[in-house]
Amino acid sequence: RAITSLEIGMQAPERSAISDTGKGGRILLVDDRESSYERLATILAAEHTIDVEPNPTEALFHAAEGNYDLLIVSLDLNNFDGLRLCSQARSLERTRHVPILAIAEPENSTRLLRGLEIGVNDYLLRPIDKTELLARARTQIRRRRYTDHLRDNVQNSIEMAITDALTGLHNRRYMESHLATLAEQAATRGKPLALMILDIDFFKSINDNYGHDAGDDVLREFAVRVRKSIRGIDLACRYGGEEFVIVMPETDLHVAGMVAERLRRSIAGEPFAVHKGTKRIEVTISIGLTTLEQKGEAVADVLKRADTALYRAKHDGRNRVVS
Ligand code: GH3
Ligand code: MG
Ligand code: MG
Ligand code: MG
Repeated sequence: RAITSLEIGMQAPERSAISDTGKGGRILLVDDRESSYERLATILAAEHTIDVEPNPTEALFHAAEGNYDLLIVSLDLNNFDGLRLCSQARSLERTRHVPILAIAEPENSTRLLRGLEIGVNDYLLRPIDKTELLARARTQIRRRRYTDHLRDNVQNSIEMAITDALTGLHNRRYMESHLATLAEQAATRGKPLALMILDIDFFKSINDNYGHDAGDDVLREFAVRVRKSIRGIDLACRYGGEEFVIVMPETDLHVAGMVAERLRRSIAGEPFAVHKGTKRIEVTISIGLTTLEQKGEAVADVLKRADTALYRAKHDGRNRVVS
Protein backbone atom coordinates (compact mmCIF):
# COMPACT_ATOMS: atom_id res chain seq x y z
CA ARG A 1 0.00 0.00 0.00
CA ALA A 2 1.28 3.41 -0.98
CA ILE A 3 0.17 5.23 2.11
CA THR A 4 1.51 6.06 5.51
CA SER A 5 -0.92 4.25 7.67
CA LEU A 6 0.07 4.07 11.25
CA GLU A 7 -1.62 1.56 13.46
CA ILE A 8 -1.39 2.20 17.12
CA GLY A 9 -1.29 -0.80 19.45
CA MET A 10 -4.52 -2.66 20.10
CA GLN A 11 -5.81 -5.67 18.31
CA ALA A 12 -9.16 -5.09 16.59
CA PRO A 13 -11.85 -7.10 18.36
CA GLU A 14 -14.05 -9.35 16.20
CA ARG A 15 -16.84 -7.38 14.57
CA SER A 16 -19.54 -9.43 16.23
CA ALA A 17 -17.95 -8.76 19.58
CA ILE A 18 -17.93 -5.07 18.70
CA SER A 19 -21.63 -4.92 18.05
CA ASP A 20 -22.37 -6.99 21.13
CA THR A 21 -20.52 -4.72 23.49
CA GLY A 22 -21.27 -1.53 21.59
CA LYS A 23 -17.66 -0.51 22.11
CA GLY A 24 -14.40 -0.55 20.21
CA GLY A 25 -14.73 0.56 16.61
CA ARG A 26 -12.46 1.21 13.67
CA ILE A 27 -11.56 4.84 13.32
CA LEU A 28 -9.72 6.62 10.53
CA LEU A 29 -8.05 9.76 11.79
CA VAL A 30 -7.16 12.28 9.11
CA ASP A 31 -4.64 14.71 10.44
CA ASP A 32 -1.22 15.75 9.16
CA ARG A 33 0.16 17.42 12.23
CA GLU A 34 2.26 14.90 14.05
CA SER A 35 1.97 16.41 17.52
CA SER A 36 -1.80 16.46 17.12
CA TYR A 37 -2.46 13.03 15.69
CA GLU A 38 -0.06 11.26 18.02
CA ARG A 39 -1.97 12.52 21.01
CA LEU A 40 -5.42 11.87 19.54
CA ALA A 41 -4.49 8.40 18.37
CA THR A 42 -3.08 7.49 21.75
CA ILE A 43 -6.27 8.59 23.50
CA LEU A 44 -8.55 6.76 21.06
CA ALA A 45 -6.45 3.60 21.02
CA ALA A 46 -7.61 2.94 24.57
CA GLU A 47 -10.99 1.93 23.15
CA HIS A 48 -10.68 1.65 19.39
CA THR A 49 -8.49 0.60 16.51
CA ILE A 50 -7.00 3.68 14.89
CA ASP A 51 -5.48 4.27 11.49
CA VAL A 52 -3.90 7.62 10.86
CA GLU A 53 -3.77 9.06 7.38
CA PRO A 54 -2.33 12.51 6.79
CA ASN A 55 -3.36 12.75 3.16
CA PRO A 56 -7.12 13.34 2.57
CA THR A 57 -7.03 11.85 -0.94
CA GLU A 58 -5.61 8.63 0.44
CA ALA A 59 -7.97 8.89 3.39
CA LEU A 60 -10.96 8.90 1.06
CA PHE A 61 -9.66 5.78 -0.64
CA HIS A 62 -9.22 4.06 2.72
CA ALA A 63 -12.60 5.19 3.98
CA ALA A 64 -14.21 3.64 0.93
CA GLU A 65 -12.31 0.37 1.28
CA GLY A 66 -11.70 0.05 4.98
CA ASN A 67 -15.06 -0.51 6.63
CA TYR A 68 -14.57 2.26 9.16
CA ASP A 69 -17.07 3.13 11.87
CA LEU A 70 -15.94 6.71 12.14
CA LEU A 71 -13.86 9.31 10.35
CA ILE A 72 -12.21 11.94 12.48
CA VAL A 73 -11.09 14.79 10.24
CA SER A 74 -8.96 17.72 11.18
CA LEU A 75 -10.16 20.85 9.41
CA ASP A 76 -6.88 22.64 10.02
CA LEU A 77 -4.52 20.46 8.09
CA ASN A 78 -1.16 21.88 7.03
CA ASN A 79 -1.18 20.73 3.45
CA PHE A 80 -4.67 19.64 2.46
CA ASP A 81 -8.31 20.60 2.60
CA GLY A 82 -10.17 18.61 5.24
CA LEU A 83 -13.51 20.13 4.24
CA ARG A 84 -13.14 18.84 0.73
CA LEU A 85 -12.59 15.36 2.13
CA CYS A 86 -15.78 15.66 4.19
CA SER A 87 -17.85 16.69 1.20
CA GLN A 88 -16.37 13.92 -0.98
CA ALA A 89 -17.02 11.34 1.72
CA ARG A 90 -20.66 12.46 1.82
CA SER A 91 -21.11 12.10 -1.92
CA LEU A 92 -19.51 8.66 -2.30
CA GLU A 93 -21.85 5.70 -1.98
CA ARG A 94 -19.40 3.68 0.09
CA THR A 95 -18.67 6.40 2.63
CA ARG A 96 -22.01 8.21 2.71
CA HIS A 97 -23.09 6.56 5.95
CA VAL A 98 -19.80 6.75 7.82
CA PRO A 99 -20.09 9.39 10.54
CA ILE A 100 -17.63 12.26 10.51
CA LEU A 101 -16.32 13.96 13.60
CA ALA A 102 -14.55 17.21 12.71
CA ILE A 103 -11.77 18.80 14.69
CA ALA A 104 -10.96 22.49 14.38
CA GLU A 105 -9.24 25.40 16.05
CA PRO A 106 -11.76 27.73 17.72
CA GLU A 107 -10.79 30.54 15.31
CA ASN A 108 -11.71 28.26 12.43
CA SER A 109 -15.43 28.49 13.12
CA THR A 110 -16.32 29.44 9.53
CA ARG A 111 -14.83 26.20 8.23
CA LEU A 112 -16.58 24.32 10.98
CA LEU A 113 -19.97 25.77 10.04
CA ARG A 114 -19.33 24.90 6.44
CA GLY A 115 -18.48 21.36 7.55
CA LEU A 116 -21.76 21.01 9.40
CA GLU A 117 -23.62 22.13 6.28
CA ILE A 118 -21.78 19.52 4.24
CA GLY A 119 -22.85 16.76 6.61
CA VAL A 120 -20.26 16.54 9.37
CA ASN A 121 -22.03 14.82 12.26
CA ASP A 122 -20.26 16.35 15.23
CA TYR A 123 -17.22 18.43 16.08
CA LEU A 124 -14.65 19.12 18.75
CA LEU A 125 -12.62 22.26 19.28
CA ARG A 126 -8.95 22.28 20.11
CA PRO A 127 -7.49 21.80 22.62
CA ILE A 128 -9.17 18.42 22.66
CA ASP A 129 -10.38 17.12 25.99
CA LYS A 130 -9.65 13.43 26.36
CA THR A 131 -12.95 12.40 27.97
CA GLU A 132 -14.95 14.43 25.50
CA LEU A 133 -13.14 12.94 22.51
CA LEU A 134 -13.84 9.41 23.72
CA ALA A 135 -17.49 10.21 24.48
CA ARG A 136 -18.14 11.81 21.08
CA ALA A 137 -16.43 8.96 19.26
CA ARG A 138 -18.46 6.39 21.19
CA THR A 139 -21.74 8.18 20.43
CA GLN A 140 -21.06 8.35 16.71
CA ILE A 141 -20.00 4.72 16.51
CA ARG A 142 -23.08 3.58 18.43
CA ARG A 143 -25.35 5.63 16.17
CA ARG A 144 -23.66 4.24 13.08
CA ARG A 145 -24.21 0.66 14.21
CA TYR A 146 -27.79 1.29 15.03
CA THR A 147 -28.61 2.82 11.64
CA ASP A 148 -26.64 0.05 9.88
CA HIS A 149 -28.74 -2.45 11.75
CA LEU A 150 -31.95 -0.70 10.71
CA ARG A 151 -30.81 -0.49 7.10
CA ASP A 152 -29.97 -4.22 7.06
CA ASN A 153 -33.40 -5.05 8.48
CA VAL A 154 -35.21 -2.98 5.89
CA GLN A 155 -33.14 -4.54 3.13
CA ASN A 156 -33.88 -8.03 4.41
CA SER A 157 -37.61 -7.43 4.67
CA ILE A 158 -37.74 -6.10 1.13
CA GLU A 159 -35.79 -9.07 -0.18
CA MET A 160 -37.94 -11.57 1.68
CA ALA A 161 -41.11 -9.97 0.38
CA ILE A 162 -40.08 -10.34 -3.26
CA THR A 163 -38.13 -13.62 -3.18
CA ASP A 164 -39.22 -17.23 -3.30
CA ALA A 165 -37.53 -18.87 -0.31
CA LEU A 166 -36.94 -22.30 -1.88
CA THR A 167 -35.40 -21.25 -5.18
CA GLY A 168 -34.18 -17.70 -4.54
CA LEU A 169 -35.99 -16.59 -7.69
CA HIS A 170 -38.51 -13.77 -7.53
CA ASN A 171 -41.92 -14.71 -6.28
CA ARG A 172 -45.22 -14.41 -8.10
CA ARG A 173 -46.23 -11.21 -6.37
CA TYR A 174 -43.06 -9.46 -7.49
CA MET A 175 -43.46 -10.68 -11.05
CA GLU A 176 -47.05 -9.55 -11.23
CA SER A 177 -46.22 -6.11 -9.90
CA HIS A 178 -43.43 -5.69 -12.46
CA LEU A 179 -44.90 -7.31 -15.50
CA ALA A 180 -47.25 -4.40 -16.15
CA THR A 181 -44.34 -1.95 -15.95
CA LEU A 182 -42.21 -4.04 -18.29
CA ALA A 183 -45.08 -4.32 -20.76
CA GLU A 184 -45.63 -0.58 -20.64
CA GLN A 185 -41.94 0.12 -21.21
CA ALA A 186 -41.89 -2.29 -24.16
CA ALA A 187 -44.91 -0.58 -25.69
CA THR A 188 -43.61 3.00 -25.32
CA ARG A 189 -40.16 2.05 -26.63
CA GLY A 190 -41.60 0.03 -29.45
CA LYS A 191 -39.65 -3.05 -28.35
CA PRO A 192 -40.85 -6.63 -28.21
CA LEU A 193 -41.42 -8.45 -24.93
CA ALA A 194 -41.44 -12.23 -24.59
CA LEU A 195 -42.98 -14.25 -21.80
CA MET A 196 -42.83 -17.97 -21.13
CA ILE A 197 -44.43 -20.26 -18.59
CA LEU A 198 -42.39 -23.33 -17.73
CA ASP A 199 -43.86 -26.36 -16.00
CA ILE A 200 -41.98 -29.42 -14.84
CA ASP A 201 -43.37 -32.59 -16.41
CA PHE A 202 -44.85 -35.26 -14.13
CA PHE A 203 -43.47 -33.50 -11.10
CA LYS A 204 -45.98 -35.20 -8.89
CA SER A 205 -44.42 -38.57 -9.71
CA ILE A 206 -40.95 -37.23 -8.79
CA ASN A 207 -42.38 -36.48 -5.34
CA ASP A 208 -44.18 -39.81 -5.25
CA ASN A 209 -41.18 -41.87 -6.32
CA TYR A 210 -38.30 -40.10 -4.60
CA GLY A 211 -39.90 -38.05 -1.84
CA HIS A 212 -40.78 -34.41 -1.31
CA ASP A 213 -37.16 -33.50 -0.44
CA ALA A 214 -36.01 -34.81 -3.81
CA GLY A 215 -38.74 -32.70 -5.39
CA ASP A 216 -37.37 -29.66 -3.58
CA ASP A 217 -33.84 -30.49 -4.77
CA VAL A 218 -35.14 -30.57 -8.33
CA LEU A 219 -36.84 -27.19 -7.93
CA ARG A 220 -33.64 -25.63 -6.57
CA GLU A 221 -31.45 -27.08 -9.30
CA PHE A 222 -34.01 -26.06 -11.88
CA ALA A 223 -33.74 -22.46 -10.68
CA VAL A 224 -29.95 -22.62 -11.00
CA ARG A 225 -30.25 -23.74 -14.62
CA VAL A 226 -32.84 -21.07 -15.35
CA ARG A 227 -30.54 -18.37 -13.97
CA LYS A 228 -27.72 -19.63 -16.18
CA SER A 229 -29.76 -19.37 -19.34
CA ILE A 230 -31.21 -15.88 -18.94
CA ARG A 231 -29.79 -12.35 -19.03
CA GLY A 232 -29.59 -9.87 -16.19
CA ILE A 233 -32.54 -7.88 -17.50
CA ASP A 234 -34.78 -10.94 -17.75
CA LEU A 235 -37.17 -11.58 -14.91
CA ALA A 236 -37.51 -15.15 -13.64
CA CYS A 237 -40.00 -16.09 -10.99
CA ARG A 238 -41.52 -19.11 -9.34
CA TYR A 239 -45.12 -18.70 -10.34
CA GLY A 240 -46.54 -21.66 -8.44
CA GLY A 241 -45.42 -25.03 -7.07
CA GLU A 242 -43.47 -26.33 -10.09
CA GLU A 243 -44.39 -23.58 -12.50
CA PHE A 244 -42.12 -20.73 -13.46
CA VAL A 245 -42.43 -17.58 -15.52
CA ILE A 246 -39.63 -15.85 -17.43
CA VAL A 247 -40.16 -12.37 -18.84
CA MET A 248 -37.67 -11.24 -21.47
CA PRO A 249 -37.61 -7.55 -22.40
CA GLU A 250 -36.42 -6.56 -25.87
CA THR A 251 -36.76 -10.12 -27.12
CA ASP A 252 -38.85 -11.23 -30.07
CA LEU A 253 -40.54 -14.58 -30.52
CA HIS A 254 -37.72 -16.02 -32.60
CA VAL A 255 -34.98 -15.28 -30.07
CA ALA A 256 -37.17 -16.22 -27.10
CA GLY A 257 -37.90 -19.51 -28.86
CA MET A 258 -34.18 -20.24 -29.04
CA VAL A 259 -33.72 -19.39 -25.37
CA ALA A 260 -36.65 -21.62 -24.42
CA GLU A 261 -35.35 -24.48 -26.54
CA ARG A 262 -31.86 -24.15 -25.07
CA LEU A 263 -33.32 -24.19 -21.57
CA ARG A 264 -35.50 -27.20 -22.35
CA ARG A 265 -32.43 -29.07 -23.56
CA SER A 266 -30.36 -28.05 -20.54
CA ILE A 267 -33.00 -29.66 -18.33
CA ALA A 268 -33.62 -32.82 -20.34
CA GLY A 269 -29.97 -33.31 -21.23
CA GLU A 270 -28.49 -33.53 -17.74
CA PRO A 271 -30.12 -35.61 -14.97
CA PHE A 272 -30.80 -33.82 -11.67
CA ALA A 273 -28.82 -34.85 -8.60
CA VAL A 274 -31.03 -35.34 -5.53
CA HIS A 275 -30.57 -36.70 -2.02
CA LYS A 276 -27.14 -35.08 -1.65
CA GLY A 277 -26.00 -36.37 -5.00
CA THR A 278 -26.69 -40.04 -4.26
CA LYS A 279 -29.43 -40.26 -6.86
CA ARG A 280 -29.93 -38.81 -10.33
CA ILE A 281 -33.31 -38.18 -11.89
CA GLU A 282 -34.29 -37.45 -15.47
CA VAL A 283 -36.40 -34.30 -15.60
CA THR A 284 -38.18 -32.63 -18.49
CA ILE A 285 -40.14 -29.42 -18.80
CA SER A 286 -42.83 -28.04 -21.05
CA ILE A 287 -42.80 -24.40 -22.08
CA GLY A 288 -45.56 -22.13 -23.33
CA LEU A 289 -44.19 -19.08 -25.07
CA THR A 290 -45.73 -15.85 -26.31
CA THR A 291 -44.99 -12.18 -26.87
CA LEU A 292 -46.77 -8.93 -26.15
CA GLU A 293 -48.96 -8.48 -29.20
CA GLN A 294 -50.08 -4.90 -29.16
CA LYS A 295 -49.68 -1.70 -27.20
CA GLY A 296 -51.72 -1.67 -24.04
CA GLU A 297 -52.51 -5.35 -24.11
CA ALA A 298 -53.50 -6.55 -20.63
CA VAL A 299 -50.74 -8.63 -19.05
CA ALA A 300 -53.38 -11.10 -17.90
CA ASP A 301 -54.09 -11.79 -21.57
CA VAL A 302 -50.38 -12.34 -22.27
CA LEU A 303 -50.16 -14.78 -19.37
CA LYS A 304 -53.30 -16.52 -20.55
CA ARG A 305 -51.87 -16.99 -24.04
CA ALA A 306 -48.65 -18.44 -22.63
CA ASP A 307 -50.70 -20.76 -20.45
CA THR A 308 -52.72 -21.96 -23.43
CA ALA A 309 -49.47 -22.66 -25.30
CA LEU A 310 -48.20 -24.57 -22.25
CA TYR A 311 -51.38 -26.64 -22.19
CA ARG A 312 -50.77 -27.58 -25.81
CA ALA A 313 -47.16 -28.49 -25.06
CA LYS A 314 -48.41 -30.84 -22.36
CA HIS A 315 -51.11 -32.22 -24.59
CA ASP A 316 -48.72 -32.77 -27.50
CA GLY A 317 -46.51 -35.00 -25.36
CA ARG A 318 -44.50 -32.72 -22.97
CA ASN A 319 -40.74 -31.95 -23.09
CA ARG A 320 -41.32 -29.30 -25.75
CA VAL A 321 -41.72 -25.61 -26.46
CA VAL A 322 -44.98 -24.33 -27.96
CA SER A 323 -45.69 -20.78 -29.01
P1 GH3 B 1 -47.77 -32.26 -15.55
O1 GH3 B 1 -46.73 -32.89 -16.40
O2 GH3 B 1 -49.11 -32.30 -16.15
O3 GH3 B 1 -47.37 -30.87 -15.17
O4 GH3 B 1 -47.84 -33.13 -14.23
P2 GH3 B 1 -47.38 -32.72 -12.79
O5 GH3 B 1 -47.34 -33.95 -11.95
O6 GH3 B 1 -46.12 -31.96 -12.85
O7 GH3 B 1 -48.51 -31.70 -12.37
P3 GH3 B 1 -49.38 -31.56 -11.09
O8 GH3 B 1 -49.91 -30.16 -11.14
O9 GH3 B 1 -50.38 -32.66 -11.03
O10 GH3 B 1 -48.42 -31.74 -9.86
C1 GH3 B 1 -47.61 -30.73 -9.39
C2 GH3 B 1 -47.08 -31.23 -8.07
O11 GH3 B 1 -46.09 -30.32 -7.56
C3 GH3 B 1 -48.10 -31.35 -7.01
C4 GH3 B 1 -47.48 -30.76 -5.79
O12 GH3 B 1 -47.53 -31.63 -4.67
C5 GH3 B 1 -46.05 -30.54 -6.14
N1 GH3 B 1 -45.44 -29.40 -5.50
C6 GH3 B 1 -45.90 -28.13 -5.47
N2 GH3 B 1 -45.06 -27.34 -4.77
C7 GH3 B 1 -44.04 -28.13 -4.35
C8 GH3 B 1 -42.87 -27.89 -3.57
O13 GH3 B 1 -42.56 -26.77 -3.13
N3 GH3 B 1 -42.04 -28.95 -3.33
C9 GH3 B 1 -42.34 -30.19 -3.80
N4 GH3 B 1 -41.48 -31.16 -3.53
N5 GH3 B 1 -43.45 -30.44 -4.52
C10 GH3 B 1 -44.29 -29.44 -4.79
MG1 MG C 1 -49.96 -29.84 -13.87
MG1 MG D 1 -46.01 -30.10 -13.89
MG1 MG E 1 -48.08 -27.35 -12.78
